Amino acid sequence: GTSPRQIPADANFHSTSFSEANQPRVLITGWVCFFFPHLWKRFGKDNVILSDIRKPPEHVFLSGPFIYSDILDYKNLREIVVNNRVTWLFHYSALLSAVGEANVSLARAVNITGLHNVLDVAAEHGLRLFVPSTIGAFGPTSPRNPTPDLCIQRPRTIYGVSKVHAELMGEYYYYRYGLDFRCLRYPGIISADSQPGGGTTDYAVQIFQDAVKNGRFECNLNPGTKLPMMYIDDCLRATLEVMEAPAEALSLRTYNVNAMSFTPAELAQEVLKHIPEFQITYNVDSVRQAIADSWPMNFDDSTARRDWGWKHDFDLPELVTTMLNFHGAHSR
Ligand code: AKB
Repeated sequence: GTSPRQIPADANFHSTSFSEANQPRVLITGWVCFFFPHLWKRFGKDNVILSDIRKPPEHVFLSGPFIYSDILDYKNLREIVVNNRVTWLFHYSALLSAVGEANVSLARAVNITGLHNVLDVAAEHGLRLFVPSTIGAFGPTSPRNPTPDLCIQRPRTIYGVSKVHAELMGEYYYYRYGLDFRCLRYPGIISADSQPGGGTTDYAVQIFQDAVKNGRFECNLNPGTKLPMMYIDDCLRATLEVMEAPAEALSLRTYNVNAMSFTPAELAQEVLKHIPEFQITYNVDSVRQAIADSWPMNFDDSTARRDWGWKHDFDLPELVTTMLNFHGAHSR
């Protein structure tokens, strides 16, 4: 059978689990192809290990380490952490909101059981642990405009439930075992590289590609559905900044982070400024619409701004220009 998990009862890992002179050795679970160049730059290629149960796509050129890891296999996870002397773990494996509703048992296994394994391995080996949470951790009874860090969280998706669970478990391990758990609630993340699909905010990723390629886009949310969003570069910077913040600066272990809020109609207006013939039509997906209607419209991230100086760079105009330029350049 598996060995008992040894979590030191009085471990105190926060403040400094490694000397400042030592570079962190970073493990990332879940294939996050837009993340690794930033991490390579920050930590050095040999100090960043990417892992997943799937092979990286053929077109992705990987010169740093990539290994098989199954977060549902605790011994496999522990072996990777020990063999590579990992000190920081970014845990990205998860099923997103819409795809989670289509496969509840898999979402429960990956998002909840997988998280338990990650928490245990992190506590056992004194890792600094980052777990992303989401606007999806709120629900219809949460204040939506704006949504503060601390308020009612009664989400009605398995994704949201699993993320509230992750926030609470991570914070419990922090108070109980001293695990250096850090968590950001991301808004919808917009990146030009394909992001893991199955989300409710995916329309705001797809629209740019379709606008450049076909001059039209069919949106699966209502024109007036307002959701918080962020460009990927801001998301990665926020993540590294909260991971590098001194423990004394953190008044919370789970922070809202935000950049902007917009509706599909407002996004389409902004795209029109660049592509005058652009057309948007609406064909609402009832599952995604119900999810979006229960999520924050405006996200209050003032505590992150106060505690560790969070500041976004990209607002709607910069986002649209950057995304259209990227797809324009790649379609030529
Ligand atoms: C989703 O739409 O499920 C994600 C998220 C906001 O967490 N992009």
